[in-house]
Amino acid sequence: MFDTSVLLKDLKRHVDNDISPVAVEAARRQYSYLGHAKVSFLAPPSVKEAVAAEVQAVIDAAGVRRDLEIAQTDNSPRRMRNVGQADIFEFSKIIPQVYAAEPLLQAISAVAGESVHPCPWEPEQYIITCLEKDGDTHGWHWDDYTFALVWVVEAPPVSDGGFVQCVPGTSWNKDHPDVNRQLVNRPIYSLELFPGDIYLMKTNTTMHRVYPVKSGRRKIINMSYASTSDLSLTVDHRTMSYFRGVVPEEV
Ligand SMILES: O=C(O)CCC(=O)C(=O)O
Ligand SMILES: [Fe+2]
Repeated sequence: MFDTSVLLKDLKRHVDNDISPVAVEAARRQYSYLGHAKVSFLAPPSVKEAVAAEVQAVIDAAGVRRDLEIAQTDNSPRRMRNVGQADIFEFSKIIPQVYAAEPLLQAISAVAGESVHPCPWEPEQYIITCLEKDGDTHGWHWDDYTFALVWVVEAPPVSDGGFVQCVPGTSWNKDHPDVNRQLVNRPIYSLELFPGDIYLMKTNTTMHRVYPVKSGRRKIINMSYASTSDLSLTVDHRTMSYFRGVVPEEV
């Protein structure tokens, strides 16, 4: 069992004392040029272990199988087991607290180069995804809010897929998403990830996907954050709603 207040103190101590300004600066530059950066240094091992343990427990307790194609992202597939925000909130103690922890927000903001805020629409705040069957994938898409902080809990070797690919400098026209046009117009970057890694992505202007897994399992929690300008936008939540298990009436 984890003691939440001890973990939150660990997180604050880590952000205040242990993060190297050189590492932050390198990540900030990469993020600003390429729309993504590994930021595994953002959290101490104690917090990563606690988050990973909760991800494992929550997926076992509440994971729901999805096998969909999403029209608003050019019918790209979602083949996975996932758990939406409401169930994560119900089954976990640490994740909601880590998500909203002020030191974490400050550390993400330093890499992003602008203020980062919890998503004002709760169902979008965090989601757990497990790829576990041959061909499971989170297909090409953009996210509704500007930032995603993804914590990797399990990942297969690259030879079995499950790595992230992204195309920075693209934007989502929900009526004409034209995924293939973005793929031929711009370079694709691929990102190898290991358990314990964390990456930050500018997901509203970086089209991204998880390469289909051949075998093995991949588990992550994606924490979504809003920019200051997101806070004053009216965001159309329909795409994610269906697949996050929120009924349309709640949108
Ligand atoms: O699984 C990943 O690394 C990315 C997840 C993602 O893109 C999302 O949840 O919107
Ligand atoms: Fe995404």
